[in-house]
Formats: sequence, C-alpha cells, structure tokens
Amino acid sequence: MSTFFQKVPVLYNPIHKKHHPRYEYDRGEQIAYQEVPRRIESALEALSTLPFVDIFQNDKLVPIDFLCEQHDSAMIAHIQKISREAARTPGEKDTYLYPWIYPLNARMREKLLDSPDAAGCFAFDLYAPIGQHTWEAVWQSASLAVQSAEMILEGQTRLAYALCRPPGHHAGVRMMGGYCYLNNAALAAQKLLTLGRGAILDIDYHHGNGTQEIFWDRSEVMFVSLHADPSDEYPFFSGFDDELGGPQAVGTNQNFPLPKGCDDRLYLNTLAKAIEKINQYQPHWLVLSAGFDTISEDPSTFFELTPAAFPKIGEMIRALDIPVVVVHEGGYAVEQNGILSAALLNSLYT
Ligand code: OKP
Ligand code: ZN
Repeated sequence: MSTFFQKVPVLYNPIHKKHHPRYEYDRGEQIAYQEVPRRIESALEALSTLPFVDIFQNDKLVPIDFLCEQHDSAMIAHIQKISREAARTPGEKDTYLYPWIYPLNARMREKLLDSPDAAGCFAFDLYAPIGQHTWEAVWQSASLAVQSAEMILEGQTRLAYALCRPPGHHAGVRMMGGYCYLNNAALAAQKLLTLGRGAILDIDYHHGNGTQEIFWDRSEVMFVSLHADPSDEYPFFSGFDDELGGPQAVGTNQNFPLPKGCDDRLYLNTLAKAIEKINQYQPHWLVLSAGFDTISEDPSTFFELTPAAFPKIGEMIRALDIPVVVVHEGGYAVEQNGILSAALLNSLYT
C-alpha cells in the first residue's frame, strides 16, 4: 500500500550542475550558453518556499530500455559514447563536443558515426553540445520526469513537478537540439499511458517539435502547443497550425502559433481555445511542458507576458481536474524562472 502525500512532490537532482557548456553559437557568433544551471537552482529555491511542497532528491535512473521506447537506441548509445569521448579529450579539462557535421541521410550517418567527429550525428542544430557529464545529467533529467509520473501511477499524488535540466521538448525519436537531448515530457507521458489516453500541453515559447514528432501518429496522446509562430521564430520548420497529426491520429496534434509581441490577453484567450481542444479529447492525465521564456523579461524571446499570466495559466489547467505532471522546459530570465515556476505550481495546487 502506498502513502498519499498531502504535499506536492518536486523532484530534483543536483547532477544537472555538471552539465554546463560555456558557449552557444547564435548565427555563427559565439555567445554565453543560455541554458545555465542557475535556472533550475532558482526554481528549486522558489519552489522550496511553498508550504505545500516536498522536495525529493531522486536518485533512481530509468532503465535504458524504457528510454528506447521513445528514442532510437542508436541515439542513446551515441550520447553515452560522445560523453565518454569528451572525458578523454586532452587539453582544457571540461571539453564539450559541438555538432558541426550533419548527416542528411542514413549512409552519411553510418559513416559519420564511425568518425572521430560524430557529435552532430543526431543533431538538427548547434545547441546540444556533449561534455563528459552530459549523459549522466540527461539520463537523470529524464528520470525525474518518469519518476514524477510513477508517483501519480502509484496514487501518491495527483500533481508532481519535475525540475528537469537539460530540457527535452526539442528532442525527437532520432534528433536532438535546442538544449534538448532526451524528451522528458514524452517519457513521462509514456509512463502515464497506463492510466489511458492523455494530453501534453506545451507552454514554452518555442514549439516542442520533438514531442510533436514522437506522438505524431499516435492517437492515444494529444499534443497541444502554444508558441511563437515558426514562420519567424525557432525552430522554423515545425509548429504551424496545419500540422494536425499522422493518418492514424488526425486531430490529436494542435498548434497555436502566436505573433511576436503577444501579451497576456491574447495568450490567455488562445490558451482557453487550446484547453477546450484538450477537454474535448477527454484525457485521463496531463503532462505540462512548462517553459517560462514567454515572459517579457526573457533575454532571448519576443512575447510580452507579465508574471500575472502564470497564476491564470495554472488555474485554467487545474480546471481540467486530471492528474498533472509538470516538466520544466525553457526560461532564460534566470531569477524570474524561479518566481514563475512557484507561481504556476501554487495556482495548480490551490
Ligand atoms: C530551447 B527551449 C537565440 C537563438 C535560439 C535556441 C533556442 C532553444 C530553445 N538567439 N536559441 O525551447 O526553451
Ligand atoms: Zn523555449
């Protein structure tokens, strides 16, 4: 028999701090890596102040076989291999191997995989470099999401928060990029399928192209996303409103692209439409891909949301009245990231 927590579990593991690339390349220009450890530390601090929260340091690691249900096993082996290679790279002590050659077909990939410069084998951009600790961080990040789902399955709670880092929503079956390596939300969703069909709602500023790809032709999971219009924002190649799902799953993919400058009013009105789609689908559970980069202060994005939007977002999701796993995604106004995660969880709970 399992204990019912009065409190909301927030799952965390400090290993994420060891994954810390120094640079990213913004249209060829080297700038500081935006996806920094402090993002999750600020969220941990803010969430710790909530009276109903219980912080769990999760040490369990999900079996590799479980990861292989959503991702090509060759990509999983590749992340491990390049992490080991980074550890052996002489010179400066914390080397990150950056994707720089991108194979465009199976033969190119096969050849590149055997080469000494294979970092780009499964990459769609330069934003997912691999260092000696990247694999451990990525594996644990995915495990936090899956363990959060597990707590719901065991009946311990109806709400859990996974402090995932690296984030996951750009990672697909055999692709990574945009700071993402494994799709944490998709892995949590896979676990929750024991409860029947469910939905993933993605509120990160960027389209969750990886999550969309994974569930594209699977009618048991609805993917609904609000994000900056890909016609002029990253990732540019997916997130358009005519992407409705594969032949077996037409209508179970719903994109709500929004213009740069989007404010609280437009955002919340659109969220109401998105939630209506979710309601019609009658899901038994929800995974929330929670990004906080929609806030006006975010240094890398172009929406104008105020902090007041987040409690409203939480209330609207709470009204679905189904179990929720919150999976942390983006958010680069580092201290705001913490405050907003606490505001969101507070409104999901209260
Ligand atoms: C990851 B997540 C910035 C260019 C784009 C990459 C975006 C990755 C977003 N000047 N940077 O969805 O927050
Ligand atoms: Zn984002």
